[in-house]
Amino acid sequence: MKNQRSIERNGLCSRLVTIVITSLFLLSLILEAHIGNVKIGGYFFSLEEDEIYTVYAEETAQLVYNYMRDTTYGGYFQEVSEDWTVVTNTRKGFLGNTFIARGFLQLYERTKNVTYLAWAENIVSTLWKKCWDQTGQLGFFDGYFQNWTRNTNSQTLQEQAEFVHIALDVYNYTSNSTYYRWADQTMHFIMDYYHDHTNGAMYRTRNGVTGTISNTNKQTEVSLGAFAWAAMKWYAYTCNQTALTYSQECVNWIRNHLWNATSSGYMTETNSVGLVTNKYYYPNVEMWGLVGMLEYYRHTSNSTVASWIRDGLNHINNTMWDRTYGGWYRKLNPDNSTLQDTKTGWDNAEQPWFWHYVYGVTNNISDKNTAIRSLNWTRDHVWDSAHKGFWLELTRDGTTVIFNTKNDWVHGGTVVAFAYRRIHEISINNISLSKTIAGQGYNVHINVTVTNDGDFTETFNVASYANTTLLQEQEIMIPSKASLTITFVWNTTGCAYGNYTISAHAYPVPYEADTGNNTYTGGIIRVVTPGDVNADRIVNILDAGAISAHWHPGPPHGPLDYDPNFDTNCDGKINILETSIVSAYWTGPPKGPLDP
Ligand SMILES: [Ca+2]
Ligand SMILES: [Ca+2]
Ligand SMILES: [Ca+2]
Repeated sequence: MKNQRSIERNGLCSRLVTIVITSLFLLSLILEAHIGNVKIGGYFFSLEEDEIYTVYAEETAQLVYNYMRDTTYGGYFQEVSEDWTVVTNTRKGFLGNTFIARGFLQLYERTKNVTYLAWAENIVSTLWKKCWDQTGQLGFFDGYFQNWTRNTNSQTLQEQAEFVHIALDVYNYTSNSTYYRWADQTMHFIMDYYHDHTNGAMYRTRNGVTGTISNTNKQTEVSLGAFAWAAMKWYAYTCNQTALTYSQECVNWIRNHLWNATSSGYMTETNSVGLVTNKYYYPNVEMWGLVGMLEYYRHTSNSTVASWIRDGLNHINNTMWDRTYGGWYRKLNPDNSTLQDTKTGWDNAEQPWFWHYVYGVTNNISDKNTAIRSLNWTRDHVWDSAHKGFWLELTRDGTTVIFNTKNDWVHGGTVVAFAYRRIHEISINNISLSKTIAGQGYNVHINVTVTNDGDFTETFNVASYANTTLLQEQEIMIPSKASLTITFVWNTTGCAYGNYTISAHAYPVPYEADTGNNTYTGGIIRVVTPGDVNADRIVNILDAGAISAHWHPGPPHGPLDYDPNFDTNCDGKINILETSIVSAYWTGPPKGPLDP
């Protein structure tokens, strides 16, 4: 039910994209199959690796819940000690709380453990109650002191946008419309108050007291990417044209003003008219511009934007990754020379998530390869194996810890990174039969319900069987998180009388781990002499009587009403045609002319 509803909701805007993404996907299938054949298996998660990462994510989530949660005022503290036992900063970071919620939501998506969903719901409710300005004029304040006393200094667009994400995700999983309403209100607030009506695109920061724009700059991460990401996600629910237009402005802004053609990367920030005010490169900033572009591309299939995205991906992958020691640099000069070479928890926690997200849109194997490379480096160097969780900052080679406290958004990001893996998973959930007694030579409809619980649109074959005999195969395509019921028409001409067990099988898709649910056995069909509607192997007065009892639609209407088993010729009626079949096959004496 829920799957069906979300398809309807997303369907309007996503249909075109599905077609394009499906074609990309088919290409990648060919590529994956080829690579699989030559056994370059190291590029893909094995099942064991998946399980290890889920364990890491669950461990981290539990630690965050146990030691960072503020049981007095709600939400999560900004920072705790290396061993998690001492709260070292009791402030409340709005963004950190949204990141933790995203981590819990991601973990729920992977495990379906409703505990994580409840934890995320709690954060969303707390942020709404403690930080949203109930007049609707000022948006979300950043939390500040432990008791959520408001920081009225500045309110970034990124904070507002992050809330839209987590509220929409919680709504998607719970169907509780309150969360949708909150996301909706926030998005309208953003569009009303952060848009630059003169030059286009979105401003960075508003003043929490006066409500005026306090920083008119436009930043890749804070205003442009974060907005387009949230706005396009909301657009998928609403088809709101303003969200689409403003997102496009942001995407164009990133390309037109922040692209550095000399060093081939997206710089960080411009002023309101597009003059670059921060020319440095940061992996966790540049990636957010691309996240916005990717979400825009996902819903528009704009091929120009696709090429802009690839330019930025190449920059992050070729230049921001440390080819000597691995890991992501913190900051580069505009000529790509290294400015800060230490490795931080947040850059390194966000990149694996980012690259998996990229791969989910592009289906490009090299993007998945980058995700796994960065996830492995993070696990091997930033992961605190003694106390669990991530360190805040390390030396370039990843061997020495510089800052060892545990911080809210790094750990939200850690959970996201470790829980985030995209899977292929199809299954058959049901078979329903149009009838269980079929006169030989007549049709039976076999309805098979197939579900795609994975993260990709899948195209595959489904086969139907009577006992071990293959009846038919059909090729179908199902979007991610959707179900489809397909019908096989079995013509029983030439089938021996007797019982047939009906089953269906969905051929596994590449990299599908759970294939045990791809086969479903769904009932028995008895093939009988036509007219033997009660299946007692004799065609006689009892069959004729049963037919009249089910006479449909009449008049006169049979007292036992329509039953497909008595509608031998499958025309939706039980009438004189059935009785003439009974006469033709009458067992006798006297035998009917067609009695076998
Ligand atoms: Ca399966
Ligand atoms: Ca009979
Ligand atoms: Ca009929």
